[in-house]
Amino acid sequence: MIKHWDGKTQGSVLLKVPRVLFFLALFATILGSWGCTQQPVSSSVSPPDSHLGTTAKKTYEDLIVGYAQLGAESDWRSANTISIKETAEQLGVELRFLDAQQKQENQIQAVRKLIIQKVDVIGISPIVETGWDSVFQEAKQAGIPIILVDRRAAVPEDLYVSYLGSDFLEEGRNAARVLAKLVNGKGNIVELVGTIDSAPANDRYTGFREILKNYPKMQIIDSESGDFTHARGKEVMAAFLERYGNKITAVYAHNDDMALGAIEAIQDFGLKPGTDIKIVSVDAARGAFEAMIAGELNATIECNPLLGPQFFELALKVVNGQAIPKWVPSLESIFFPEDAGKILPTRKY
Ligand code: GYE
Repeated sequence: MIKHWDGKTQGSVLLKVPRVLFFLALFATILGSWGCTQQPVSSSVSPPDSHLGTTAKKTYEDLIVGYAQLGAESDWRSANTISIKETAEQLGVELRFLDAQQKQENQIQAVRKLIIQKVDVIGISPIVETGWDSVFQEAKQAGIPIILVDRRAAVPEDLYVSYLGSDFLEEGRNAARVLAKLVNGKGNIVELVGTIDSAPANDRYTGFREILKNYPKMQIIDSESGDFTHARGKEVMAAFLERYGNKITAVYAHNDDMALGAIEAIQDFGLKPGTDIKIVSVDAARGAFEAMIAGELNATIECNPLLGPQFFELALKVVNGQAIPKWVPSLESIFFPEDAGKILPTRKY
């Protein structure tokens, strides 16, 4: 089978594109409304078709796509997995889906398995940012393009064809902006960090602090990983409450699952979440809307997991030798309790 992907050639073309695409995407993000979370890849780039007339174009039914999912740590991840599987089925793509159960070794092995199986494209949500160079190099040598989905990896740009996912830095900034309003620019914050060394935890941590610099009376009094899970979020929050009691003004949780765990811990401690302690989180999953309706969560910053359609569109373009952007951002919004009742029935995750 002829592989149309050539990391080198494509890398050099793509390097010139991102700045323009970034601003286009930024513009689209500003214009985007909450309901408009799927950005068609085709709207952000007009790729040249170098193979027209020489090779028959592949269709979705011709594709064999491998997917190395990181695990099932949160509601966000479950929605993401469903989106990948359902879209493959709808499009008629043959999907080889492997679940690494939260372990990087398993995810590396999954990629190796998919290389041996000679799939056309590999999609992966890298559990952490580092440690991917050699296995991605192996994929490149085998002529199999890698698309990073949801989470970035800290590797040279020639080792993957595109990153499809959110602007985690901006999510962190937005969380800080929203929290600053909620506490009138002053108070003691505790932070529930996501999985250590993961792209969303790193960026949500950094983006939040960038904005907090403008609010000298807001201080992060403690920050610890709850590994993006409900159970760990609850445990870590219970420990924070033991340590600081009602000195805590607000919680910043890197995802909704940990925020929901924190809500339970605050209730167990005898305080009112959302009132005595303000809470802002990231994802905008259904559970967050329910908590906002109950008055227990003060805001959630959207992070869109429904990446299946954009992922397979990118995969097909890569296989057909078309240029694709190095970063395809998902469109996202911010939600507050006053709109939660109206919006909950429309949420797909
Ligand atoms: O926010 C969290 C999940 O990588 C963006 O991972 C994703 C994050 C999401 O566990 O809930």
